[in-house]
Amino acid sequence: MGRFDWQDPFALDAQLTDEERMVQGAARDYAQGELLPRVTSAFLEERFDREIMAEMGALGLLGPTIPESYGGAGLGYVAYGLVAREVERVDSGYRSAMSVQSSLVMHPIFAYGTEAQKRKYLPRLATGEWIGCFGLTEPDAGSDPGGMRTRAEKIDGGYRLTGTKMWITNSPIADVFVVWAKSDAHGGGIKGFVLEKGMKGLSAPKIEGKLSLRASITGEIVMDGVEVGEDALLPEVQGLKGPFGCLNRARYGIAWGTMGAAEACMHAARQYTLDRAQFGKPLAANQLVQLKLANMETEIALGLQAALRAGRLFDEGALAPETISIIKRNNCGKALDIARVARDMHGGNGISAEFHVMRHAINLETVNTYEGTHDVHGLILGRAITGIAAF
Ligand code: TGC
Ligand code: FAD
Repeated sequence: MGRFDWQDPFALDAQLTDEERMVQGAARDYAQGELLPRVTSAFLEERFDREIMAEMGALGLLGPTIPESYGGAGLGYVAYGLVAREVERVDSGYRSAMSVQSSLVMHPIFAYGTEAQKRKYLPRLATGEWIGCFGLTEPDAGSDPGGMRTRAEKIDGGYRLTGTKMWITNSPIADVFVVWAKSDAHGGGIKGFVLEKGMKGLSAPKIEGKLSLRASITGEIVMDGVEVGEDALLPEVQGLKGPFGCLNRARYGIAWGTMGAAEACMHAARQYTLDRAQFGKPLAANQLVQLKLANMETEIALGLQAALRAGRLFDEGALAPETISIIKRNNCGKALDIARVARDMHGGNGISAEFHVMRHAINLETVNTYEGTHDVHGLILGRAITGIAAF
């Protein structure tokens, strides 16, 4: 029989390639060495340090699955997931900035863009010199992005874009804006456009006062008749499958990332309850406490193993979007539950920023909502199971 390792009960590490282990190690060293020391002040001050993107770029963490010829690292999706796990072990906001850049900005330019767009944008997004954002959600179109109001009107030599995007990660500091609009010239179909900071009529006001994901910057994208040339259009896709093709990748990464946050909370709760004594014995000597840890251990082990299986299917080109809905929904929901219980197990200290668990719990409220809410992914699965769309 094998020996039980509570930190890796299904020997996940042994299922990785040498290259994947190396990438994971580099991401962990960076996250623990460079991100963890600054996250508490960033969260409390509601601050995103822009240089983080350049640091991630230097390590090859931005667009890791993009081919090297465009500045990416040419890695597979398991490696991408492992990076998300390590970064979100520190903070969901840092993983957010990274997944938007990689999956929601670099991917659409790579998959739907022209050769000129790829050459212009991808290398500078890969180094973090340029920061990107992705505008799909609008004030009146969140779970139902097909209800978007943003319009691209045909003008001589290009398009005029008008509309507002809401809740957009990175937008106030973005250089590159991938936005989705209904285009008159394409029968009202949804098309992607790449806008650049400084264009006339384009602004990205910051959303202040977030109580969650405070180390990530979020804003609007306001397009007040922004005029762009034909070269701003992403020509190779039309319809919601364009943005959804990007969301598949980000949702998959989130399934890994949330397990990193859950692991951080569980490990903290384990250590805290071993160290703290009440009623003459360590908290960890109580059955109730051990049961909570056992539940966390189980959900994390299963969630990680499911994410790894999904990553292998992704790399084989055989991962269905509905399978991504299973792991995005399950892992976000379970991570949120684990973070809340870990917060409780820390008692009063649990509400202090110093102990990290409440920050994770508050962040995971957002992660459970964005990229398709917990319930919307349930409805995607319900449709797949019954054949009836119940949205
Ligand atoms: P529906 O009729 O289902 O589909 C329309 C077209 O899209 C295709 N499609 C997909 N293609 C690829 N991958 C997927 N996952 C796809 N899902 C759908 C579909 O085949 C169809 O293609 P075609 O050729 O027939 O036109 O569309 P619907 O309007 O009924 O959609 C319903 C629903 C619920 C599935 C969808 O609207 C949904 O997923 N809503 C959630 C919205 C969402 O996830 N928004 C995310 C915004 S971005 C964000 O949150 C970033 S946060 C990042 C961070 O900071 O980390
Ligand atoms: P709604 O769609 O209004 O949903 C409200 C509630 O109703 C939810 O509980 C939902 O599950 C439920 N609901 C909706 N429809 C149904 C139904 N048919 N049946 C039952 N229940 C239903 N978007 C981007 O485009 N780019 C980004 O970079 C981005 N970053 C974000 C960063 C943050 C911090 C946040 C909070 C959001 C971000 N989003 C981004 C937006 C995010 O994707 C949306 O908030 C999310 O898709 C939900 O949309 P909504 O907020 O409009 O909620």
